[in-house]
Amino acid sequence: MNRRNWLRAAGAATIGLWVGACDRLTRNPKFMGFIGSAENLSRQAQRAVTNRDALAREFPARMISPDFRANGTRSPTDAGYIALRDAGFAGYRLVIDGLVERPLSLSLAELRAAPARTQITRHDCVEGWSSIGKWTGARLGPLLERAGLQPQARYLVFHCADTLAPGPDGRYYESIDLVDARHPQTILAYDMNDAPLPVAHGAPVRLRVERQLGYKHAKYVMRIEAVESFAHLHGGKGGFWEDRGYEWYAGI
Ligand SMILES: Nc1nc2c(c(=O)[nH]1)N[C@H]1C(S)=C(S)[C@@H](COP(=O)(O)O)O[C@H]1N2
Ligand SMILES: [Mo]
Repeated sequence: MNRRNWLRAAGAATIGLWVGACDRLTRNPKFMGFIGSAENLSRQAQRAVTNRDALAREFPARMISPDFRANGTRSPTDAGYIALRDAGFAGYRLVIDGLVERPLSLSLAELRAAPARTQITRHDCVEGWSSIGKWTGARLGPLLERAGLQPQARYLVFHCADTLAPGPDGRYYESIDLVDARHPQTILAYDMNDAPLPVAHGAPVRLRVERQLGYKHAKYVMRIEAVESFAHLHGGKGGFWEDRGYEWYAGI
């Protein structure tokens, strides 16, 4: 078994058994604390034995999926987004703020002028499907250098334009740590398969964070906030799906 499969098997053995057997326990806060610490443990274990700077596999052009699936929000109905979209995203600004020395507000032209990378990678959704696509975007690392992270900054929160669930916390959002933020394949993609990113896939800008599962790849990114903790945001778990039970660390 390779290391990743071993980790997966070990994780399944510790968490899977318990969850399967004791459904009622999930309503017990003490038990959920235990599961939370198990998740932390497996994250630390993965960190210890896998090189998080390693590149995700890249594919030849002939393997690009002819029909890359779209998932979650495919066309935001939020008024602010519709106004931007109908103006061809001319008024779009990507804001980078929070715990930074020099907050940025970048137009699409400015983003396209920033150090970029193109990569053909496989997107894996927890729902059990994968698609291969070609992405071009601004590398996040150099943008963070430009903004200058303050020493307390530990995570980046991606605030999106779309509302996926009714209610005050229905806005999509995600977060990643600084290891993923500075990874060379982590980009703010504005092109997909050599054309401007379609609305269904997150126009005008979406995150590609290739060592993570699909739900971490925030679409319709409006603002990137550097934070010390995401406990005060929405449900406090660092992401729309995390607030609904998914693991925060979705490394692959
Ligand atoms: N803003 C936003 N980002 C999102 C989602 C969403 O609903 N809204 N869905 C996530 C999920 S679960 C997946 S699998 C991918 C899907 O990206 P795609 O539509 O380009 O396939 O986007 C992720 N990012
Ligand atoms: Mo997904």
